[in-house]
Formats: sequence, structure tokens, C-alpha cells
Amino acid sequence: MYTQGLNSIDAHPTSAEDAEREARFQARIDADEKIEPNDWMPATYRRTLVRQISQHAHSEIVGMLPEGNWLTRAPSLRRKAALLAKVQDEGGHGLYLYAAAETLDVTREELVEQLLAGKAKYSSIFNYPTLTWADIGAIGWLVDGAAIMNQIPLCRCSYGPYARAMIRICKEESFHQRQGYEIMSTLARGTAEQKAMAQGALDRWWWPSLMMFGPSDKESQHSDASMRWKIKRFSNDDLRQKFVDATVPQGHALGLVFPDPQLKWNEASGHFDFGPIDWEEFRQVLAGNGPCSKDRMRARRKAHAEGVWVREAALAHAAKRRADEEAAKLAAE
Ligand code: FAQ
Repeated sequence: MYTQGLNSIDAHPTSAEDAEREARFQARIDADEKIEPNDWMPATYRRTLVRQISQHAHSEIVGMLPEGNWLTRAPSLRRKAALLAKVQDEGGHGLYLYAAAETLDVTREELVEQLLAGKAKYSSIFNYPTLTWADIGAIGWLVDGAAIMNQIPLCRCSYGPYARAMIRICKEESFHQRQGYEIMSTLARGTAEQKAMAQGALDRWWWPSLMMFGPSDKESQHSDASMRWKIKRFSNDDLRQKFVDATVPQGHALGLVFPDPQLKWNEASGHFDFGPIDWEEFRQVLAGNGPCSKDRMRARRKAHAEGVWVREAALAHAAKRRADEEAAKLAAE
């Protein structure tokens, strides 16, 4: 999608030059200008972007696995076609995001290697199992709903390639969210057993969805710098609250009950109050001890190993085409 490796990493300017460049860089950010791959940027800005964009790309790729589990068991052809399209979109999102990261002088191979070696993070949410068909509804409604809340502001992120990738991704996520809500609404209006499935999925996915927004603002290490650089436009807690405020009425419209006895509309603040998040569970998932963490990594490594021949064939095909083109050029001279 983007030309790669346009920039060489900053030479070693003196600190006076550095300070001046940084001031000019921050002034551009403050003026809401987009930073492009060939522009000078502080090494810390570059590192933050590579970290966030690559974690985001990995999340899309690992995020295909919980839903992939239900592709062969979707309850109708219509549901199967929609789920297949959604999972394909997620693969595409991963590719746009790896391509955006590559404009920052890192290769996709390096990033994938970090994921497979267990050194890179991906979203905590994808370490939970999909036990029933209703979980596919809950993923679309809640997980894509949370992703949209977090990602719409990223369309205005200061780094051009990331912002532009996010515009297309958000359009597709909005379709994903609707298909999930439609599944939930069909189940919630169905038999008692179907309604119980929808309720069970909400019970399982509600708290992990709130954790997707990251640690509380007090604990978030990167938020201050990312907000100053306009990579992030809202804090983790602000986005989490927006998500709760938007989602709770949707759940009530389905006749479902949120698994939080402290969830209550607060007239004075104009927001829903909600109970404490189990941050120990979040820490455990990030440490690789989530219910499906080991399975997810095993599945990714297996897919990577089984794809060796595809990558080799693609490279051989590209080399052959290059050689044919060269030969045709020589023959024409
Ligand atoms: N899971 O200082 P902060 C999707 C890490 S895509 C795992 O607050 P930051 C589509 C964080 O990386 C979902 N790790 O960090 C889909 C950092 O670790 P590090 C993914 C988490 O970056 C739907 C440390 O904790 N979306 O769902 C999580 O300022 C359905 C400290 O945290 C994105 O990636 C977490 N939940 O804010 C696909 C959006 N939260 O790097 C399939 C872009 C935090 O120091 C099916 N990313 N950490 O080792 C972001 O907006 C930000 O990176 C945040 C975290 C908000 C996730």
C-alpha cells in the first residue's frame, strides 16, 4: 500500500539541532498537520507508532481465530457468508496495518517474527474462547463496537499512513458491529434457550470488552506522550466510558442484563456508573495466561509454518517474472 523504507533512521544530530527539530515537529502536530513517512520525526514517536500499529495488526490477525472456530458451524448459509466476509476483512485490516508500519522502517517479516516469538502484544480480548454461536454475535456487537469507539479517533491520528488505513478499517468495522448486533437481536427474540445463549455471551464478553481499552489512565504508561503527539485523541478511560454509555442502552433494548450489579445511570454526571474492572485478570491475560493464549499462539505458528511453501512459491514467481521482463527488454534492444 505504501512505499517502504523511505526514511533512513535519524542520523545523530546534536542536542541543539534535536531540540529545534522537535519543537518544529510538535508545532506541526499542534497545527493538525499530518506527518508523512519522509518527514523528520523523533525516534520515540516512530517507536510508539511501530509498537501501536504492529500490536493493532497482530490483533486483527489473531482476532480471526475465535471467529474462525465458527465458520464451519454457522447456523445458515447467510450467516456463514457474512462471517466469512468479516474474517476476510480482518485479514485485510492486518495487511493494511502491517503496510502502514512498514513505512516506519521496519519490515513485516520482523513484526511477524516478534509475534510468533511471543515478544509482541496483541489485544487481550482474543485470548477468550467462543463457546456458542451467540459468542459470534457478542464479538461483533461488543468487540467490534469497542474497536470502533477506539478507532474512529485514530482516523485523525497525526501519522498519515495510519490515519488513512483507519478510515477504511472503520467503515468495515461498522458493518461488523451491525452483523453482531443482528445475531444478538435474533437470539434475544428467539426461544428461551436462544435468549439464554445471548445472555451467556454477554456475561462472558462484557468485562473483557471493557479491558480492551487498556489500563486505567492512572496506569497507562504511553497515554501522555501519545496524546501530546495526537496519536491518541482520547484517554483509555474516556473511551471506555463512551463505550459503556453507547452500549448499555443497546443491551437493554435486547432485554439482556449486564453482568454488573453496580451498573447504573447517573443523572448528575450524564453517564453510566459501572463496577470495578478485574485488573488482575487483565494482567494475567497480558502475561500469556489467558484462557486461550497458548492455543492462539500455537495456531498462528502452525499457520505460518504451513504457509512456507506459499511464500516460497510467491517469491519464485516474482523472480521468474522479473527474469522474463529482463529477457524481453534485452530482446527488444
Ligand atoms: N490488550 O500505556 P497503555 C479489533 C498494553 S482490533 C493487550 O495504555 P497504549 C478488531 C499496551 O500495548 C483491537 N495489551 O498503551 C477486531 C502497553 O504495552 P507495551 C486492537 C494492551 O498503546 C474485532 C501497556 O498495555 N485495537 O478488535 C491492551 O497507549 C473483532 C500499557 O498500556 C488496537 O490495537 C489490551 N487490551 O494504549 C478483530 C487499537 N491495552 O506496548 C477481530 C490501537 C493496553 O508497553 C474481531 N491501539 N495494552 O508493551 C490503541 O489504541 C492503544 O494501543 C491501546 C493501548 C488503547 C490498546
